[in-house]
Amino acid sequence: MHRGLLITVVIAAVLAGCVHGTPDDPGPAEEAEAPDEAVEGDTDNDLVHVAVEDNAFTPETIQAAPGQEIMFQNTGQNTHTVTIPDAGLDHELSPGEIITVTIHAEGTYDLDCTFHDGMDGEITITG
Ligand SMILES: [Cu+2]
Repeated sequence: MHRGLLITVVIAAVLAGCVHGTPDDPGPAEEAEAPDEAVEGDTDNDLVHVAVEDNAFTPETIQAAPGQEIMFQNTGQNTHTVTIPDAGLDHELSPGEIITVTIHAEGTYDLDCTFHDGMDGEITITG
């Protein structure tokens, strides 16, 4: 399955602390402004928030609906990665930076930080 084509990534740099002038590489995923698009389903909150800490994703187990925005914010002091191999995403997240990921295909996806052993999680996309 080519589920990597079914992901939308929005990168929003937040100027918190020291941010260097390196331009963001959007990588293989599509970079776009998120439209105000209604998400089908009965979710009360249309945004899932995940804290990227030193060194853990909180929560480690994430559940979202297809098309629902998942916002990762680096609340730590170190750079981490938001890596979802099955969705073709491998993005470095500097302290204070935010990335919003939308996965459209149902399934269970491994979440990993490639910089730190044992820093991982799991995303379940289910309607
Ligand atoms: Cu990490």
